[in-house]
Amino acid sequence: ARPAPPPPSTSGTPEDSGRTGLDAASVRRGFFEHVRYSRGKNPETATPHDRFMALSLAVRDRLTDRWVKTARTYYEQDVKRAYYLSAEYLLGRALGNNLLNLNMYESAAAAMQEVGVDLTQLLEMEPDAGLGNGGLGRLAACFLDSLATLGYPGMGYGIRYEFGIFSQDLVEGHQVERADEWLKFGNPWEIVRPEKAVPVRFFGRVEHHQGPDGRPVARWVGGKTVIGVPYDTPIAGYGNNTVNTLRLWQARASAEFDLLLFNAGDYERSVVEKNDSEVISKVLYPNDAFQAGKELRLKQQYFFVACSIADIVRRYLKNHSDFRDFSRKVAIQLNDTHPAIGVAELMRVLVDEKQLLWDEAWTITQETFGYTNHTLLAEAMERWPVSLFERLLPRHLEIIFEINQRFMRQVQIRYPFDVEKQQRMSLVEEGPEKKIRMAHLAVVGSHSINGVAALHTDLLRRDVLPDFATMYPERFNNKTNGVTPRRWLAWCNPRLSKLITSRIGEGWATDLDQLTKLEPHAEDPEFRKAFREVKRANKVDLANHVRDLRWVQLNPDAIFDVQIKRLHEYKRQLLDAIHIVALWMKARRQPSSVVHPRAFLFGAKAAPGYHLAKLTIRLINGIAEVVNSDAGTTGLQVVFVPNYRVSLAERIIPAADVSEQISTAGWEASGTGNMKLMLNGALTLGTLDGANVEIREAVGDENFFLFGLTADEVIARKKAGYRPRDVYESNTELREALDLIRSGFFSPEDRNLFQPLVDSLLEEDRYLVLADFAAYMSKQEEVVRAYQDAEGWTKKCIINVARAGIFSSDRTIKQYAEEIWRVQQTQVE
Ligand code: GPQ
Repeated sequence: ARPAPPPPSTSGTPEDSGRTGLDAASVRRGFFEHVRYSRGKNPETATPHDRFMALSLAVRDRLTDRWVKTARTYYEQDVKRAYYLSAEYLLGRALGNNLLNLNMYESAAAAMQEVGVDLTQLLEMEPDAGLGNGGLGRLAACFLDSLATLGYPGMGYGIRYEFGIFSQDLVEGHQVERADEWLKFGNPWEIVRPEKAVPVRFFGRVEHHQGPDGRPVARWVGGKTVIGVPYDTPIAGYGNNTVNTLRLWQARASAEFDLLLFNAGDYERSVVEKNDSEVISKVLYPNDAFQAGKELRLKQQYFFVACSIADIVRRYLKNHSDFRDFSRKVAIQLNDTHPAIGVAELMRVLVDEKQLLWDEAWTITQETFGYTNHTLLAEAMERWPVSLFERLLPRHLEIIFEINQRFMRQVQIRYPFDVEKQQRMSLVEEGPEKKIRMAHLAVVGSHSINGVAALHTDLLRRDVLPDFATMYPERFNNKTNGVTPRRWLAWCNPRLSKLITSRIGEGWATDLDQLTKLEPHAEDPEFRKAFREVKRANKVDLANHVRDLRWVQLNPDAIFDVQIKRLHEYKRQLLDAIHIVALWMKARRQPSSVVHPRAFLFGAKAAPGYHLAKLTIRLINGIAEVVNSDAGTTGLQVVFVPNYRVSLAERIIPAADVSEQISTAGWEASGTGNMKLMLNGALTLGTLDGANVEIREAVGDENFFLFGLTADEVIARKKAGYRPRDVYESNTELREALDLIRSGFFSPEDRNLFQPLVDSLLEEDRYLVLADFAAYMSKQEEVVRAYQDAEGWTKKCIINVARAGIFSSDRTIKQYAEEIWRVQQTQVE
């Protein structure tokens, strides 16, 4: 049923060990071998978890020949490689995805069936690899899939967090966080490589000498050393032989260091300090687009960047004796500023360790790095206190000061006497506490700076980095985000995949533009009927899952209206929630106002310290309780699905009718959930923000529900002195909904609970929820009217799917590869 890529071939090659066939019989043999020799069990005593591990290991075996061969091909051809440095990878589950990409889902399912095991149940055993917060981490995961599928020599570097993003429970409607123990039962995908461990220094001091040739030489000495141990995860391409690597670093205490303390007889301190080191890779910071400024976070950043750069340099030097070709063989992409310290680290390695001249090293550094910005939010901009840098990374601070001094000189020459410009552009922010501006470090150290959607890049040039965009216009470019069609259509929506393939063939999974061939089928009533049946079946599946999770029986004939993303004020889940309250009040007063049953689904994690975000979750649950209690009369249902994550997204997205993309214009850099939902035949209800702009351009205004202020109007409205209370006074529906929330109706246990939420709207309303309320309300009415026309609605859905091709991450990755990295597709035999 799934699209079948051409079977990759391994037969007849020296690596083919002859035991890793993809047919059902071989898979079955591999499975039993691992049950016995990896799990140490008989088939009768194997637990479901043993079976999951055994099958995963059998699949990993089938990746391994290709993995080894890919590495050797890259090495032998001495290809240029693209290295993606990211603090986050939100991979989700791997087993199903690997079965799909190796084209062995059917044979694995058959093999399991023969031995009485239900493959779909095995797949559910796998914990999500949740090493990311949201869009930024998931984008990194989609990029890895596209790099491998397109056959690019690409590699990801990051941190092997022992605990990924917390798991979310709901207790009396409140979010409660639990540790994500994803490694508790072992991870079948990774291979540890202790022989490639890297020492990383922290603290200490810098000694300055004169070199033999009279040059000043700096030596960073003392301090403490932590060891980075790499764990490799194979990243398989779809339908080819490429298997790239994701290398994640785990922090280990250095034995050397322990020994010193042991010899001094200070056992206790040595154990405590071992802890200090190993805590570095302990946990992912759960903030999305927010800098908390914690010392441990800077340690994490330097830790994985130092390990990765040492690894990259070591690999380069395997077949090069000097650094002349470095930037011809190495491209490093900074996923936001989290790894921006890499600019100073590469300089340190080249100048201090490899004795290059500053100017040579600087040219190499700039030619090597590219920087991607993912947000315009001021609270997300990383600025580290100089005092912290001085203590933790004293040599890097010196290097940053040196970079800044030389850069400031350039600014002075270009713009003499403009002192304010110098202050604005400096890497050092003056003030009561001096800070290093990591975005400025990333910009001056890179040859390419990109935003993640056209509007975002425009605003980046115009509002966030205008001085840099004027000084270095050639460095700025846009790379609109994308999503992998393998996980986000072929895998998560087999019914729709099969229907699409039945009409246009299977090429779409690696060439998503082929979806345009669906467009004529929008006029075919048979196809539309089949399309509706797919959506309806997906909704039934989701309703069953939601029933098991939340004991609410969703009506599969309702309009499934979904808002799934991290909880943030700027994403405006509150706008959605207040609108539901208003709808419900209206439905109670005037039952005829409900023209179609509607189910509102939310999924969202709030950062544990983000009070207003957590209150919003509690509010949605309060509304759900009330609304669901009389769903029989109003036709309205509300569900907050707990623990939203990649594997849950895979269930919700195929079942969505309406995609809520309602951020305040100018604040959502791109969005990628918007693309996944479009690709699965949901219609967008959205503002002109991020990639919504491009989605609307692609599908046409008649296939998109647009509302709200534009980014420029948002700015103008604020400038004119926005008074949310005036909006409240003048809109009865809005006022009554807010009053009801404020009164404690949705929080009987604490009637004041939601006052801070409502007050934040009435007093400031930074994200113009009230300003956009009326427009949102009436656009929602239009959505329902449109849905009433089933044939018309289905046509719109089909056109959305048919025009989703440009939102493939394959397109995005080709653009990065050709325009920024200059890496070549490399075939693995
Ligand atoms: N994004 Cl800065 C995150 O998910 N986390 C972050 O810390 C930052 C950005 C998102 C951004 O909000 C979305 O609009 C993008 O689509 C996504 O990054 C990928 O670019």
